[in-house]
Amino acid sequence: MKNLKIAIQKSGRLNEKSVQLLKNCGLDFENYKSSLITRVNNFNLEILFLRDDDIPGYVAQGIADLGIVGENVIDETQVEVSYLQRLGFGKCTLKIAVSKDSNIEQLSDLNGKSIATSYPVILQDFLTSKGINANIQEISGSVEIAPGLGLSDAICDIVSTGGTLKSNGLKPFIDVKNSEAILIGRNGIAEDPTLCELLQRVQSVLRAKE
Ligand code: PRT
Ligand code: ZN
Repeated sequence: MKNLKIAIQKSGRLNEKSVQLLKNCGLDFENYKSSLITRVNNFNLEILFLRDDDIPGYVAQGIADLGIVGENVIDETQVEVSYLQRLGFGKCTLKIAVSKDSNIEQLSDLNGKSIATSYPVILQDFLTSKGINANIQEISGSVEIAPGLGLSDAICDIVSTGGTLKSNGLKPFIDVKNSEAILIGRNGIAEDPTLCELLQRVQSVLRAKE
């Protein structure tokens, strides 16, 4: 039988929990060292270690059959993949935040303002749905620094504890989207017997945690 391929994050916030989940499913393999692809010794599966941003695209194109990635990244990438299972880790919220002494107080105050973000697609959808016309400044990281430098009036970024906002003189203004890690699959994978076996194991690991 052909091996399935699952793409997980190579390093970063989702790597450890993704690896742990697969190990708790009884899979025997080595975590990422230098090889970007590894075989599971006791299951028909290979693991690809990728940047999280690339995972939805690999799965949508069928290069990987499965992937574990944050919902925020799936939505931003705008590709067609199937949601197979919510995984309950990597929880965070994409929020718009403003400087702690900002005079932006209600949504309509964002009209004509500039918002720095690494999530222009999700942010634009949100603003459009609320009828707000703001100027999105796309930057790839360290977004929290933008208002203090005068680059933008607000930011839209991922928040978990809120510590980063606070230490950069910002306060949360409005929630745009909640996110958690999701097991995704390429179209047509749902009936695959190897996937069905893996999914059963994943679900029993998740149930044991409840
Ligand atoms: O290298 P690669 O591209 O794979 O990784 P990355 O650097 O793009 O992503 P990474 O590893 O930082 O995050 C992977 C995923 O974890 C994200 O896509 C989210 O789905 C999820 N996640 C959960 C988070 C956070 N919590 C989080 N707190 N992603 C990022 N953050 C950052 C946030 O950007 C901000 O700078 O942490 C900071 C805020 O944290 P608090 O606790 O101070 O609020
Ligand atoms: Zn990334």
